[in-house]
Amino acid sequence: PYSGHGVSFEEQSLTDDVDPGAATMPLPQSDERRWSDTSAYARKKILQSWIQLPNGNWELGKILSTSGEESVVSLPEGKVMKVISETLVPANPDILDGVDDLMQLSYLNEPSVLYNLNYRYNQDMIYTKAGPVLVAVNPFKEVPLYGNRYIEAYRKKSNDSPHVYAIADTAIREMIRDEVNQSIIISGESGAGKTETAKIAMQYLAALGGGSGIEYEILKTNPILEAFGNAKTLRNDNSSRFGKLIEIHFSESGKISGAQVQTCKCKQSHCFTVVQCAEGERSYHIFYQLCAGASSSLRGMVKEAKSDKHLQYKYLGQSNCYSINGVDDAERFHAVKEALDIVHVSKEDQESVFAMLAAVLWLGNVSFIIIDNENHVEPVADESLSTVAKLIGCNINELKLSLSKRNMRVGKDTIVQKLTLPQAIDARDALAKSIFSCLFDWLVEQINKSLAVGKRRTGRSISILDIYGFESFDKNSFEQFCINYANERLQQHFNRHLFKLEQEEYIQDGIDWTRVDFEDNQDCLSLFEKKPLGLLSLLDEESTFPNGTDLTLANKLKQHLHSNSCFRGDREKLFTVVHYAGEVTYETTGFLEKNRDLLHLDSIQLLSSCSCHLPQAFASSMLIQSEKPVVGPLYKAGGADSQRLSVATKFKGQLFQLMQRLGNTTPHFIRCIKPNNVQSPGLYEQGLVLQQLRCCGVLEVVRISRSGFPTRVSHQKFARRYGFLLVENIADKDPLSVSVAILHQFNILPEMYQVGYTKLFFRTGQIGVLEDTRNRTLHGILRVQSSFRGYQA
Ligand code: AD9
Ligand code: MG
Repeated sequence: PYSGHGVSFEEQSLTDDVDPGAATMPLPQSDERRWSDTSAYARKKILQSWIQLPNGNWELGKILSTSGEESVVSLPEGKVMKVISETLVPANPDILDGVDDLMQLSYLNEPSVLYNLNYRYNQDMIYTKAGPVLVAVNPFKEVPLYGNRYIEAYRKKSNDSPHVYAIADTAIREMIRDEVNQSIIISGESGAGKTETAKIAMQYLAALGGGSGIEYEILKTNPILEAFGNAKTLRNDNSSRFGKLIEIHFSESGKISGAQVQTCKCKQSHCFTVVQCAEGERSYHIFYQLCAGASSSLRGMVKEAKSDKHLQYKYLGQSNCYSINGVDDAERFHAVKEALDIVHVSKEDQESVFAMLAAVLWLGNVSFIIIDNENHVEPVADESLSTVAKLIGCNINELKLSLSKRNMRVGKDTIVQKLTLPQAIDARDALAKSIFSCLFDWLVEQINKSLAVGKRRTGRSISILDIYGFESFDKNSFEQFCINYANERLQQHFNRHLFKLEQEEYIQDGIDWTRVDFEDNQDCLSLFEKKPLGLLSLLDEESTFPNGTDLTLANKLKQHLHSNSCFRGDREKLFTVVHYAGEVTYETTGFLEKNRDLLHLDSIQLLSSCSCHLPQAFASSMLIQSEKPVVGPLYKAGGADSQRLSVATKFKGQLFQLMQRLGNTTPHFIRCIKPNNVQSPGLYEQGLVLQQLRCCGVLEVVRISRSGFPTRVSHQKFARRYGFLLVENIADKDPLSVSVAILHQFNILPEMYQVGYTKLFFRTGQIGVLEDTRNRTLHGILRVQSSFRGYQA
């Protein structure tokens, strides 16, 4: 029984009169059987079966005999084992090895799915359909599946194996056919291949919708955004530290007319990387690219053009990792410059961009000396300080002041507070982070100006969403908290489309339907979003208390949320959230500070006093941000720090904007799977893959699609589209009668469709048969017409 929103539906079987063979599996009844179908019926028939070994992996075995509760099975290397019959999971006949849609498996269970994906993966067939969802297993090597020849094959439909191209093709066709905006939503863990997949989809859209030249600009946004927004982490050499939605607009004729990029970044996680990175990881690619590729004209900024320049910069020197295997940073730098040219960032602006980057690097080298016996400090007036001043175009004394003092407003008076070493380092790093964050936003703005859609926005769009994946580390902080919350939202979108809406529609339209269970993550989402007693609200509330600490926050969460089934308070500053993808334990250390995101008015003042135009632009955008209408609790900083939205609230706002954009689109989902944790080709770890398949609900999707009716068309639309194929006269018939007549004339089997109150529902593939007939007939008519014209001539 389904318990998603407190409604329960009677299970009705719609397959009673159908052969319970391949096409219609008995639906699972209880949780234990969710992943395997070992009904008595199935057990009687199977010869081959999956046996789980002590290490958790599944092995294929032949059933030699069954007596009572036990079966004797033989395993590949001649081993014979006695196992409890109940634990056997039926395997599919060999003929189904490597089917390209999991829907085709006779036995749908975890080991069969794992095996099927593995079978394909071994032959570089990294894409597999899971009903409506495309599963992509990261090959970690170049696979010969891309490029013009393949694009052409998918365009002409001469290749129908699962592919990102096929998804993009469907999106274009549905956009044109249904006149509805489309979206391609890509999800998966860090390093699973989302960003690559997004690029592959863009490649296809650009190839099919190209012509105006703007498609070239769109593709060039990738190297730019990756340079400034991606970094090497232990999990992925090219890890995105921001989420991205690119909306590609098409004119009525199906040509690309423009695009818009929207980013969603947890400022903390985005900018943290600038001032600190862990052993073996790197900061943003662009810093290393700049160091490696700066030409002589940039030399003044990035010191002498020596190959080990990054060693001079403290921000880059802390992780002992400067290069990435197989990546030439100098070469990439030139590619980025070229891309900037293409999206119309002028040479002067480019120089300013690089100057800002250099300023960030030099800021990291600014050091401090103690100036009095109260441990107050001021920056050392050395080359670092003067270079920063020169690069951003400010007075060196003002820079010095802003890094050693802080103006506080008390009532109407302003008092000046001197900084201690940790405070000064904070102020310095905050300035560096602000400059980089503003620079990133500024670049996105330039890109959007360049790709701006013309005033006439009559066409439709396809959006591609590539957002950072679910993260669970040994230690999880505010950054993971935000990222995982975003993934929870995205999962909800997935669930809504593939389970909730789908089933609700069946029921609303009164068709025979057996409810399918799915992992609803609504409870976890509510844990985050509920007001006033949800994680985000409580966090914001505690952030407004001047005396709030990491520990008081942890206690507050535990006090109010202890009874929530998705929450667990652990010792001291730890708490655990039961995410859809698994449990994650967070440590509240730094949560409040990161969430407050104090805006130092001194920094704004400094930047606005600069003679260069970029810092000035940054200062005003920071001011605008702080003046935005305020929703939700505020951090009321003592003193001159301005009031702003909390980081979490802002992040939630960005996320909602993204989701809103996706709201009115027809979604196409791609699930990226990471087959191993070492970024290595050919290595397929069953356990790891299984965990990812489980948490994203791939099996449920297949199950629901197989028993469901994924295609639906209103009676009117159906009658309009296919009515002309009818041999009988339909002039005065209503759409429903016409529709039924069409179904009869084309002998669509009764189990392949259902007639609802307002719509017709079809099983997968059925509408394709009708479409083919329609196309053939239309072609025939055209041929007749043109030969008729030829005859006349
Ligand atoms: V993160 O959440 O941004 O850390 P992604 O985006 O999911 O992550 P990404 O697309 O960056 O992962 O892929 C990681 C690496 O896998 C790439 O750098 C490639 O080396 C590799 N990869 C992914 N997909 C493909 C592919 N289709 N063909 C070849 C691939 N290599
Ligand atoms: Mg990525």
